[in-house]
Amino acid sequence: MSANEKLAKWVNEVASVTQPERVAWCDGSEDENRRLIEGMVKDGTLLEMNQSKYPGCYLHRSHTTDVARTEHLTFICSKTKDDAGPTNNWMSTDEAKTRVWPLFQGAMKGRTMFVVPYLMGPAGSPYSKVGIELTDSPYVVANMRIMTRMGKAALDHLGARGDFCKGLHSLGDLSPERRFICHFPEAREIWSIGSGYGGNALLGKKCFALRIAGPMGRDEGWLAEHMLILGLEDPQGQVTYMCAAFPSACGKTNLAMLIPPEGFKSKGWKVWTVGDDISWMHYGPDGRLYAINPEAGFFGVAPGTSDQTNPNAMAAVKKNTIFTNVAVTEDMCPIWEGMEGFSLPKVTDWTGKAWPPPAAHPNSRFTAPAKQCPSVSKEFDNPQGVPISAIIFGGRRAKVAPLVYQSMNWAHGVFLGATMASETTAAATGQVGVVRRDPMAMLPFCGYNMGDYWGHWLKMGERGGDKAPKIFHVNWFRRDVNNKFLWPGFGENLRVLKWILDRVQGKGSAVETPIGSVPTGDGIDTAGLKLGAGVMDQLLAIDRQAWKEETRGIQEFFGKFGERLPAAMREQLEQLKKRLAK
Ligand code: SAT
Ligand code: MN
Repeated sequence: MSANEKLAKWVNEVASVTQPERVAWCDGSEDENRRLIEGMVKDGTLLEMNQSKYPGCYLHRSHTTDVARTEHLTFICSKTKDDAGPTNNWMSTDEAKTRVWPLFQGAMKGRTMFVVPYLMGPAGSPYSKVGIELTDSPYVVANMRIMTRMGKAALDHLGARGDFCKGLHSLGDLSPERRFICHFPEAREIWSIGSGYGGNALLGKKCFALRIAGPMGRDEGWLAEHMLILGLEDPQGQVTYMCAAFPSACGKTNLAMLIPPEGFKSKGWKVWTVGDDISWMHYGPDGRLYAINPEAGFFGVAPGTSDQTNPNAMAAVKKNTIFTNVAVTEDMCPIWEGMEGFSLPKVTDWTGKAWPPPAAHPNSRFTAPAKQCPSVSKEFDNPQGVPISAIIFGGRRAKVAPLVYQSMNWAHGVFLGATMASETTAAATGQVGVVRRDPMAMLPFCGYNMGDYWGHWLKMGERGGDKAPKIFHVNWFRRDVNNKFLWPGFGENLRVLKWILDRVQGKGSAVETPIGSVPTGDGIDTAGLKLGAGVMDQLLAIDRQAWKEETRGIQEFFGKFGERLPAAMREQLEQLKKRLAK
């Protein structure tokens, strides 16, 4: 129980509608977690992994129709449709009340309703926020315990009078027909029913930390972004912090945990991980922009993660980790496509059967405590966060976008973010590999009109002036005429981060092009890297014709926003067109 009256009242109200058999207040303790896990192992919700090789690790197999975020069932229930904007599904609050609320009626009968207080952000941080999730899924509770500071830390922060984001979640009958994820930005409230998976159900993540926190940031003067946070340490031991936005399943976790290539590592280059998915950014007392990671764990994509691609993640998932929809070996160790030893003949797939590929679901995940990651930053719990020097936008583009370029100024940087595009991935239900505009990697996560969101970004830059971070764009995924990736990616991406650092420090060589500053041929340190002849030129090439087509796509996209498109964005597009025509 809590001394917070508003909380007690809301819990009672919800319980009288959902009618659970019992209500359990979660304190986040070891003891409570052990009891929950024992119960889930008993009823088959969790399977025990090999406890000598993976102590404290469990496997969950989700319903086969519930394996990713369902964006078409995700709604912003703002006062007006225009407040949600053209990129969101909108539902009126009245419709939500008549269409969605009745699904909660008696939904928790025979189940336990868990009251999960959670803190987004470090304890004692002026930037941290409290959420309360009411859920009938013990799997969700166990995940929230890893992903957030759950229980006592949150109630302490809340106090008797503090405010919180209300999140109501029920598995319902898990049917996609009766699945809705509704957000009420004005009331700072979330209703989610019919899914137990990831961002649909762990309400602290995309629902609160992005879709609700976004409008809060707009009102209060800060940014809630779909970004990793990393610290780049140079050989002198100086650490520079950067945030980077990429769409789901485009390598944020890998970049946040990057291990530099040999020649760099031995000189003392190092990457420290502050966050892999979400960044909340506020101006600090010294006028610089500071970022905190509101989360406490990683909900990372398993397939493709290996000792080769991300040794830090592999180390982080060795204990106390919940695996969801991965495959298992005969001795109950997790395994997936791309992981060492994968070709083992006897693998059980993510549905529990012999494996017709894929063995692991393409969106299978690990939920691991951030503190278990060998590269976790010493500043992870710093209540002030870390000062950000560079913001990086990135997409998955076979063509058009070069490996890296720098914006001319903040407004142009906002334009780069606003016009980002990327090929879709398995992180959301739907077609994979089609190019869609994904501004700031926030397309599925911006809880208000995206035109207003860009306006807020512009204002944030004005406020920062000279101290605002520099803005860049990267693309690790450019392909050659034979459709092969041109850039090796992973650890080698450090070379690009180093150029970005150089630029931030007023060094690093670049040429001015119509789209921004692109590294000169020797701008990026390629020592020890075996790139084919001409590959760097291809990676940095700007195809004017392709860019002219790009501006037509941007124009069409911007057209959707009508009056809500900031004039500065229209102006940026006109200037780009002029530069390309010259
Ligand atoms: O499923 S989540 O939204 O938590 C992860 C993602 O899509 O990035
Ligand atoms: Mn994400």
